[in-house]
Amino acid sequence: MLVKLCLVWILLAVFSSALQIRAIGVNWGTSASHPLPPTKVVELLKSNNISKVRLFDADPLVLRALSGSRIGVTIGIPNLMLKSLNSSKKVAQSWVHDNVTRYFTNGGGIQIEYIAVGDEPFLQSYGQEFQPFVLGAVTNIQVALVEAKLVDQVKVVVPCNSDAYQSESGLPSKGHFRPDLNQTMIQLLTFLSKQHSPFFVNIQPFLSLHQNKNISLDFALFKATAHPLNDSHKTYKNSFDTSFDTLVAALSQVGFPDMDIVIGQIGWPTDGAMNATSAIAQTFMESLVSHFQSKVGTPLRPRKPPMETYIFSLLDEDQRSITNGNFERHWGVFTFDGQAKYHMDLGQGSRIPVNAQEVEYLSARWCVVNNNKDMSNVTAIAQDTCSVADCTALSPGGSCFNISWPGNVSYIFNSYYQQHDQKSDSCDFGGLGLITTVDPSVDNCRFAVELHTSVSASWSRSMLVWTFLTTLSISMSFLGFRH
Ligand SMILES: *[C@@H]1O[C@H](CO)[C@@H](O)[C@H](O)[C@H]1NC(C)=O
Ligand SMILES: *[C@@H]1O[C@H](CO)[C@@H](O)[C@H](O)[C@H]1NC(C)=O
Ligand SMILES: *[C@@H]1O[C@H](CO)[C@@H](O)[C@H](O)[C@H]1NC(C)=O
Ligand SMILES: *[C@@H]1O[C@H](CO)[C@@H](O)[C@H](O)[C@H]1NC(C)=O
Ligand SMILES: *[C@@H]1O[C@H](CO)[C@@H](O)[C@H](O)[C@H]1NC(C)=O
Ligand SMILES: *[C@@H]1O[C@H](CO)[C@@H](O)[C@H](O)[C@H]1NC(C)=O
Ligand SMILES: *[C@@H]1O[C@H](CO)[C@@H](O)[C@H](O)[C@H]1NC(C)=O
Ligand SMILES: *[C@@H]1O[C@H](CO)[C@@H](O)[C@H](O)[C@H]1NC(C)=O
Ligand SMILES: *[C@@H]1O[C@H](CO)[C@@H](O)[C@H](O)[C@H]1NC(C)=O
Ligand SMILES: CC(=O)N[C@H]1CO[C@H](CO)[C@@H](O)[C@@H]1O
Repeated sequence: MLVKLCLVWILLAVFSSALQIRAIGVNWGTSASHPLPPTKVVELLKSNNISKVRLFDADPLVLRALSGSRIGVTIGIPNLMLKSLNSSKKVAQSWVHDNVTRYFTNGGGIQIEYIAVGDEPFLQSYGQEFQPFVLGAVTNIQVALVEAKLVDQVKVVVPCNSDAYQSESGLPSKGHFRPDLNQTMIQLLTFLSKQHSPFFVNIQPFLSLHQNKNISLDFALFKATAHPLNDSHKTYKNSFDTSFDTLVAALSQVGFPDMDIVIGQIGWPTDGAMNATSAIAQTFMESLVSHFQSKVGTPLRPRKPPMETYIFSLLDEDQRSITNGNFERHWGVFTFDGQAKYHMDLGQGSRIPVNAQEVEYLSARWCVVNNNKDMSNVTAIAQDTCSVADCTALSPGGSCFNISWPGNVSYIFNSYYQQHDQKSDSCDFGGLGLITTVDPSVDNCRFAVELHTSVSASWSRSMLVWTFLTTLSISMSFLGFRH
């Protein structure tokens, strides 16, 4: 009897802890000039017990690194492929064959759970660019999965931005889909519910705050002191619940009140804007995770929190588009090189996550402005360079906003130099650049040294001699400085 009870208890414990941990995944994007090698990223995921990952394409190197890892994978299909996937079953078949079936057969051992067709294809700012192709693409991919006998393992989903639904009064109970999307949504939801697939939605309270959507920082951060929003008999205490229930109401209005919901992206950036800091990000993430773990759900879905949540994002990406704002390159829970930015609860209580191990960097060299030269044109040169270099940390609220001139120019020169694998001619700037081995970082403003990637590796081998010569010349120019 005692043994039986123990067994039940152990099973329950294993089951519930598995549930708790399994519910949290991460988005792994690779829009970086020097991405952390996929094998290092997979080690990072494993050492932090992250058991689900969402990818934005089907990079064979990434998928190979994930094989045998038992990490649940969502593979994304870029928006630009939707048109051809809509018009041709053959294209869909070969996409599935190349990017899914292959990894199930011959011991590939990748646990592919979802195919995300498009990345926010209904985004309002895209207009009709992708919307007309989504349903056709979804259908053709589904048919290809049936033919490949993979429908039991892999579900097709369409990640939507929260701008797909709205409520004029701001009250969740009045939520509805955007009128221009209503019919498409009904068709999509009909498809999803037939396949028992969930609705993927990206909810970003930071964006609502940044776009001045009438919410306070406290409301976004789940603070008990936030002014609540009353919706008849229901009280909303945070921005997440408000947005989530607006979606629930929109789903109900078109006849899908019980649709499962997965949060495809949620997070908080740490640089490049006001209120984008590690401290605030930590508060947000801790509150979010404890909100899910408390299992209270939302006023419209009590005790039924989203079935899965994918944090946005795993790593910072210095090539992400900044049309929405300079914070876009700083969503990572980890910096570009896999170092944790703040404490977080990934199912084992709040603690500092485990960093990426044995990360290989380029040499400890930086490019700075040589202030012994005529600097009358330097600001114009620096501003031009920002169209290529990553200057996002210099914006108001950013980690390098208040470093003094010409430190900001050096920051820009260095970013360009690192992005170009520390090639000597990328620290020229009309003779104004100077290579140094002294780290110019100040306070929170980090002058990064980029990662050693296979591309930069072959280059640096061929430049060994050059390195020796410049080291010599750097030392000499430093001697010159002192005099
Ligand atoms: C991962 O899970 C294992 C087993 O549950 C645990 O021992 C370990 O501390 C966890 N690691 C982290 C970083 O949470
Ligand atoms: C989608 O594909 C179908 C089948 O090929 C085609 O009839 C339809 O015109 C396509 N839709 C658009 C918007 O091009
Ligand atoms: C598989 O996915 C990759 C990356 O997204 C893409 O470039 C490639 O075209 C896909 N293969 C096929 C046959 O569509
Ligand atoms: C917007 O803010 C005003 C007060 O500043 C408040 O009365 C109103 O209810 C808010 N609207 C929403 C949708 O939260
Ligand atoms: C969407 O369509 C449903 C069903 O046809 C209808 O009841 C609802 O009013 C429509 N909503 C909008 C916002 O157009
Ligand atoms: C919302 O309701 C609570 C009690 O349920 C009340 O204390 C609060 O003043 C109400 N807020 C507004 C803005 O009406
Ligand atoms: C600054 O720019 C102007 C116009 O392009 C140019 O004539 C001048 O020589 C530049 N000065 C220096 C020091 O490079
Ligand atoms: C500005 O610089 C001071 C030190 O001079 C530092 O304490 C402060 O955190 C900086 N502010 C920002 C936003 O980086
Ligand atoms: C650098 O900072 C100074 C003020 O300290 C500012 O005038 C200048 O525009 C900044 N330059 C760039 C390229 O951001
Ligand atoms: C806590 C915090 O940093 N709040 C700031 C958020 O950003 C606004 C400006 O957008 C500042 O006024 C707040 O102080």
